[in-house]
Amino acid sequence: MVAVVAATRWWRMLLVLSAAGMGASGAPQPPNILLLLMDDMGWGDLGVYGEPSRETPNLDRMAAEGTLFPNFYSANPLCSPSRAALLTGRLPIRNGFYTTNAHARNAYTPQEIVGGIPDSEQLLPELLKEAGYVTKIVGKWHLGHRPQFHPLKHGFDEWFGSPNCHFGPYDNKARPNIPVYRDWEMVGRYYEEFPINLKTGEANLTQIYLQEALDFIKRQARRRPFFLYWAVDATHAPVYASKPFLGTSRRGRYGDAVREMDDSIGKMLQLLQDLRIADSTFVFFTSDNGAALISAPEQGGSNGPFLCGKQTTFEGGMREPALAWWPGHIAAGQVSHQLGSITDLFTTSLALAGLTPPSDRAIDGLNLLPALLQGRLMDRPVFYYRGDTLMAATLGQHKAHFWTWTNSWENFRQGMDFCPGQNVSGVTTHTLEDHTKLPLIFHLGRDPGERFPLSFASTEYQEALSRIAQVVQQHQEALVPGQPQLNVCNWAVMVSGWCVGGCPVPGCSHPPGAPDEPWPAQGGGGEAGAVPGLHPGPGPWCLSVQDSGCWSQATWDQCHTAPGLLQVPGRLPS
Ligand SMILES: [Ca+2]
Repeated sequence: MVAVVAATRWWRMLLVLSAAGMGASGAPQPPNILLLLMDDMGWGDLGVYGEPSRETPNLDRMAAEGTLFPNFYSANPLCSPSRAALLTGRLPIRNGFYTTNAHARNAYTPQEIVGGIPDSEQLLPELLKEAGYVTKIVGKWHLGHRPQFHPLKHGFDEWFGSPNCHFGPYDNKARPNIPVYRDWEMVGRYYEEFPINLKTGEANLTQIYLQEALDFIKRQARRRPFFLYWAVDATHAPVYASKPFLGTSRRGRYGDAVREMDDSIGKMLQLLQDLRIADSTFVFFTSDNGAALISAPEQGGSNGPFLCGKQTTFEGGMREPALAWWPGHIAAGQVSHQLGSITDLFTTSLALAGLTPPSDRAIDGLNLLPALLQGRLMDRPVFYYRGDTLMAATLGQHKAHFWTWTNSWENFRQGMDFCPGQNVSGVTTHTLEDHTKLPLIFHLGRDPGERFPLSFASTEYQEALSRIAQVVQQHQEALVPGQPQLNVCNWAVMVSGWCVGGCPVPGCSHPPGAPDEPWPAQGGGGEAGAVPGLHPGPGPWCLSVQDSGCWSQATWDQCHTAPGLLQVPGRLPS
């Protein structure tokens, strides 16, 4: 399905109003689009959102010069599904970035999984290219690492970054370190050519990612419109910062990382102004999920007044800082109470490019331009999923929880706490509690911390339930779930015997902290037949084979002579 170029009335009006919308040939040009996606940064981490240390002057200025969205949400409390939602405009349950093999299980793309973004999904950069955009991703992709999932096969012209999180370091013989790519070429690995010092927290990666962005912007400034997706990960544990920022925050190492982000974004916005393309560049800042309180306080951020953090479907897990900036178009110093979603960045970007979203599939994202340019408020629900389970929904100021769960008692007792210091009786439960017949409902305006459920007998409860139930019913009746890509712990979709992370693989010794979910049934998604034998392009580009149950190392020859593999340069693991 090819997106149809459709210049809407407001867009024509914008072009008339804006000389900056004219290209060198005099033809109208849509604006550049710069999406700044933080990793595990919380709602409460910015000065403008109330962080007491006030260490984000550039982001605070961006807010003062643009629009702040206090009610903006990710589509999942974890990295991969949230990013898939941003780039497809669709909830993870639709685009395949979810699991079916355990109730309400969160999942992402560790280097051992073979799932990824399906070819059938249409990604934002693919569509923007139809309108003449040059597209680049800098940083973390996280939509699968097998060759068919490479970002350059999904609409990006350029990539500098990594398919996965910067976890590690790993033992090269048993498990390779995560690779770093420039376009098709592996240029090194985290902890090797791209060092991260876990002891000091020093890494130069944000500076490298900043330079990539600045170079791209300079290169593209006078050419076609560009789409730059800056998906950096210094605020994801293990957090890191470069030497000039280490030790400079009042908030510890996490704060150092935030300060470096803030400084980098300040440099990017300044460059746009120096190049006189600020008024022809739409910039949006947000984060992929809530702060990881399990890593706090030294390695995790703040979710402000909200309950719990990453991994949960409480507000702290999914409500995000969000800022829009487009001088000359978006009025300065505005606050929009529009309920926003990371999926809206897909639809809004298409609208900026004069494109309409694909019509052959359900799109969850809204076009936020009426909210940004005309101050309009659009009624829309926010859905909170874990895996294939709809945990909660918000409509207006009311949020209904159909299920509550943080994590299992077993994990909790082992020290894995997604809600440190925030036990709310009957709400932050360690058993999966079914409230589908009588949801817990909170008024997020009066009670942003989800501490005081409305009385079931109250008129407010009955009215809110009636409205939300109707929207949820419509959503569920029309829902066509995608093929699940992230069935972590399913032998059919995992590379080799995945001991890390606690899947109960017979014959593997797994670490403390193994989850207590039952071993899932076989099948149910992914690509059957992927194991056993040489895996066609696993992990960081063909460096492992299914062997005797745990990770083992393919030889370089095996790797490169297997048919259909992506040939990548790079040195052999020692
Ligand atoms: Ca994240």
